[in-house]
Amino acid sequence: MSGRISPEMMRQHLQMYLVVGSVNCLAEPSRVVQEALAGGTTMIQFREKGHGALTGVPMFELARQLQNLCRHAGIPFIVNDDVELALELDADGVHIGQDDESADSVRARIGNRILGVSAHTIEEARRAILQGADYLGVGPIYPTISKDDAQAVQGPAILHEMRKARIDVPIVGIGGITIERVEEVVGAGADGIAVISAVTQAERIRAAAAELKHKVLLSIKHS
Ligand code: TZP
Ligand code: MG
Repeated sequence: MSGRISPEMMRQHLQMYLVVGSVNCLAEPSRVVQEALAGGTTMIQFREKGHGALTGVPMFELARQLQNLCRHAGIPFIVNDDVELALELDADGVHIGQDDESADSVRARIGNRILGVSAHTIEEARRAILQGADYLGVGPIYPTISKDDAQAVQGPAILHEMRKARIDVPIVGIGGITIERVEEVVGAGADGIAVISAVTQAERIRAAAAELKHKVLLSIKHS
């Protein structure tokens, strides 16, 4: 890619953003990702965290496998936290939280790759943008079962507040998002949804991803 990703492109990739690691999967992670891609997932974040998470070579091999699936599907593959891994794989981007290396330092290391930053307040959002974020991850919007150290639940109001404060960069809502909540999240100002359990714990993964994406697209049209 030449130059930074455009906000328009970024918004499209945020529509149905699957965050996934082996810990989240009931079935084989590559199978889960294949199904999610077949359902129209627009971007994937490799987040190998939590109890029983892979490390070392098995972690690297899984990352490479999922990256290859994303390549075939033509969607970006983003690595959570681990800048080294992202560079080694030549991933499409990195997502960092507020407790990780600072956004400007990550930006300097990853060049024009996609940079996502988690932001919980308007101040964090403004700083992330100044430091080179391409998109913001905002949440947890609702209670989540997928992150042990999640911050306080924000509700969709935080999205409204950020938009009211003229934060107009691409934003994805995250945390406890289910099909019933998509309209509220997008209506509050998000460009899309980032989910773990709504897809990985679904009985029919492909259908779950497809239905979530469909609902996002409908909600964007109406908001
Ligand atoms: N960051 C904030 S909430 C969350 C992350 C990684 C977990 C989202 O998972 P789920 O299952 O969609 O609530
Ligand atoms: Mg992090």
